[in-house]
Amino acid sequence: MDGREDGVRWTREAIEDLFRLPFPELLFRAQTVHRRRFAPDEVQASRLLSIKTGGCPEDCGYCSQSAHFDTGLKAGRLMDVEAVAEQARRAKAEGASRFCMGAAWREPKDRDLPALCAMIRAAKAEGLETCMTVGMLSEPQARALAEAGLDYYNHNIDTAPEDYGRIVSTRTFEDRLATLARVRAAGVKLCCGGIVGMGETAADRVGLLEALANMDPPPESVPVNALVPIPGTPLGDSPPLPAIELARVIAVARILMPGSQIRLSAGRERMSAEAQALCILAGANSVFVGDRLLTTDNPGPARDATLFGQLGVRLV
Ligand code: SAM
Ligand code: DTB
Ligand code: SF4
Repeated sequence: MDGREDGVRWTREAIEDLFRLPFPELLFRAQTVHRRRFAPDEVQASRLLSIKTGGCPEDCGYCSQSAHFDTGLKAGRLMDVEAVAEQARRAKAEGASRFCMGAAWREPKDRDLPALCAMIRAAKAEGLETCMTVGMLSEPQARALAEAGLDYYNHNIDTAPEDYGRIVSTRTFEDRLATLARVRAAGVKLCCGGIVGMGETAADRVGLLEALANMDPPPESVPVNALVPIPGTPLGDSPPLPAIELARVIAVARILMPGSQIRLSAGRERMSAEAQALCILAGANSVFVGDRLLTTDNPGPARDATLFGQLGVRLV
């Protein structure tokens, strides 16, 4: 099966069957689905900026920015609007089409909203799509960001509902879903995905994709992050995920969510050109460009020019 009729849920069994397919068959199906909706020689380019770094009260076990772990990261304050505007100009000049602003907060304070809205307007004025990820939102906060012109809100579910408590204890999976519903109700597109390589089971990967694919509609943008292990965090010693396993997750995500952008997100810095190419062949059609993610390194323009040049794929 290549798709889901409207209103029909993807079952766990159907998703498990996809994961069990021989890799060549899985990639063939993912590519077939991909080509119906997207040009196979285009990859969307997003640029991240950490607008407020570190000191976060949440205890996400993967994160460099949690105040619960000693990761050596220096906490900062919310950036000035003009400094953010300058970074948006740079992102545009470097070829990004979407600008994603992230803050290490559990939730924004109402008094932060005017600055966040001004940042959105500044990035829009540069001709960029905008994305923001600043934690849980109330209904009025979601509406205010929407009115400022926000295109996407990133709020990841990270892992399967049944695995969530192993990774985060300061909020629940349901808290995540409540914010996602408020974002959607405000008319902002969802960017929602997860992380692989956190020691999750095969069943957890099925559960993560089941939860994403059965959102109605599925998120317009789905980041698949390969864990960047951060020394000092509970997951800091996690071994790297084999590239074929990552490509399998991407291929299944592509088949389950044929119209979504599937982003090969964190983790590219440690991946070979061949491993990244495999993920693109599996149906990933978006990446983060630039030499930084939020607090960790990313391949940067020179390495990406070589990779995408070799592949004959355009960053758009
Ligand atoms: N504080 C906000 C929140 O958590 O919703 C926004 C920023 S947070 C850093 C955005 C997402 O980045 C997380 O949900 C997680 O999926 C991803 N992320 C954070 N640290 C990561 C890491 N070390 N490796 C891979 N992905 C990571
Ligand atoms: C997402 O899913 N990945 C991005 C973005 N959304 C905000 C963040 C990746 C962070 C990687 C670790 C870091 O640089 O701190
Ligand atoms: Fe805070 Fe977000 Fe990091 Fe969790 S992922 S500790 S909420 S910055």
